[in-house]
Amino acid sequence: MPTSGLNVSRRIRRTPYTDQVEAHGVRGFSVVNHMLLPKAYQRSLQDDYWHLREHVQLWDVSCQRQVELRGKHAARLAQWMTPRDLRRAEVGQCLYVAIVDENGGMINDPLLLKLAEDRFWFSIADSDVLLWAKGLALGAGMEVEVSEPDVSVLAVQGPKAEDLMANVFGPGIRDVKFFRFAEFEFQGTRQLIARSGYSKQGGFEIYLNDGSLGSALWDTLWKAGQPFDVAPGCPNLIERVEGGLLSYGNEMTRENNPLECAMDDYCTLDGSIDFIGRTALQSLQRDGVQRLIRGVWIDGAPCPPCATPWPVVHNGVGDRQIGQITTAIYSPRFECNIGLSMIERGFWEPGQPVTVHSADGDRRGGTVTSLPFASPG
Ligand code: THG
Repeated sequence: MPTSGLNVSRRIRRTPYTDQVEAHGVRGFSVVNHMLLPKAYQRSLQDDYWHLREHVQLWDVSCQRQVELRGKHAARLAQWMTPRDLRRAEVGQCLYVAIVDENGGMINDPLLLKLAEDRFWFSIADSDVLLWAKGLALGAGMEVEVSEPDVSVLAVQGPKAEDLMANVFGPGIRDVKFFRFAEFEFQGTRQLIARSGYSKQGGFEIYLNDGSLGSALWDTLWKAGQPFDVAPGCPNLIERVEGGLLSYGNEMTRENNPLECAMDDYCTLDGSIDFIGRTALQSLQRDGVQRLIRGVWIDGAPCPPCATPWPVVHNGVGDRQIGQITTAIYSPRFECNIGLSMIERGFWEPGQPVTVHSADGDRRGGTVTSLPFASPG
């Protein structure tokens, strides 16, 4: 099966669901954490967007690999790796966290799942957190096992996700609260299921702990999903940008810190907890950050994809660059192009007019706005 020009080798890993994904007519992949991530199926991005908002989709997001910390010092290492206060985190809870380096630079923005007092999963975005964690544990002489378990996430997203999941896993699934998880039975095995996912349409993530069950899980959900108009899908660019969900490596890199990423609520900087990068983040907070993640309304006809960042320029004297669009897409709901950009201090107030130097020498007017995107009034 040709996978859209990409030469798949051992370094670019298939997932337990790739056979099904191909059988459903995937049209392209990205590579995240050295693993395939489906990017498109038969329908257009816009049709997939409307479908996601109305029905239910199965997403192969196995590339959200788990970095497991297990053992005597697991909790200590987890806290050392993130500015988010984990002291009151409960078993069964998911937490959106930043992982930062000694300068406060973003290394990743995973979900953290607390499985037990001495066992955690970082469910990671696209960077090699496993190596960072292993290096820290080794260097600090911690008694903790750092591994990437055989766990592959299948996301079930959309307003009909709960009904579909209840048909497969029983009514107990309805009691799982947002950002909580519990175990459910599947073909004689125990599987962890969370109410979470990389969309704002609601849904679940199944952390399948045995790759050999991948096809069975997909097929079971597919069959049960027929009355709900289930479709294969993937994180939808329009929906994600509208909702202000950030993508590591795109909206932010190690050059950015969590305060710029609007993750201040997830940083405890009062000195009550210790973690890598604390001093750096404390001084950044004291001085105030120099840029902040924002939305930008971009005028004109539907824009091309933003393959390389587009300069955002102040409409004043000269051509002062005050940001760069890192993701842009036409929103059919707002009937306007929308983009994400870090915007310099002094220019990030909603309503600020800007000029966007989009691809091919295009100059477009734009307006800064807060996230998530919302229609004026
Ligand atoms: N699920 C799991 N792992 C992941 C992602 C995921 N790893 C990579 C990537 N996504 C991490 N990034 C995000 C970004 C946003 C959210 C989840 C993961 C998210 N945000 C909610 C919001 O913005 O409404 C709520 C955040 C909160 O409660 O603070 O869900 O999707 N397993």
